Amino acid sequence: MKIKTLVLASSNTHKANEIKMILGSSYQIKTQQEFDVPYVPETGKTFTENAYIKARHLSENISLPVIADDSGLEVSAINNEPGIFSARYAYEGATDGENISKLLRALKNIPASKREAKFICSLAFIDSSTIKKASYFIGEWHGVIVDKKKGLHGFGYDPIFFIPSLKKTAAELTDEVKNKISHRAIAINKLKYYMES
Ligand code: ITT
Repeated sequence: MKIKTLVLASSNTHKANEIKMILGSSYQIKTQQEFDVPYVPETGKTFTENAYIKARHLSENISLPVIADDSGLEVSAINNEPGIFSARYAYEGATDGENISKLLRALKNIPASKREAKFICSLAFIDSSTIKKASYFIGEWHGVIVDKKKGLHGFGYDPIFFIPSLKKTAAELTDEVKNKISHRAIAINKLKYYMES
């Protein structure tokens, strides 16, 4: 089988590693950094708008198919915060720990029974031949937010994102398990199906 090369419009190495694992060995994932293309500000109002902004900017600068992942966490009790601001919730350039602390402060008075949350991944794919037209693939992963961080795998909000059916946080799952069931796995598998059919 011919190996397909995709270029990922992302500066997040955790995302890149997850995407590589989900797509498997029939795909070669290169990153924006390898092409020296500067990153573009995420000025959209939705995950999908931001995914498009990132994918389009990269596709205007290279001649290979590109994908962009815009993702984040929505907690219903606090108006779906942090949403598109997930990476910069505490402040621009905040660490995962600082973002988690801010979220737990915002949820201080919310009881455990009202802490439903979901991760969303919006993926934009632009084929090199269709420059301005993107295809979109969305994945959601449902859980609840817990106060105590648990687990050392994954990244971002994984240590406080608890999956009731597995009785584990996302950070307690192995990479193999997370990459079968996560929001990103769902979106990438939809893209894979689209590219292969
Ligand atoms: P790029 O835009 O360069 O891809 P980024 O990290 O800024 O990198 P986003 O704007 O899409 O990416 O923000 C994603 C944030 O959402 C990420 O930094 C985490 O805080 C959170 N997030 C997304 N997927 C996650 C996951 O699988 N596990 C934990 N947190 C996740």
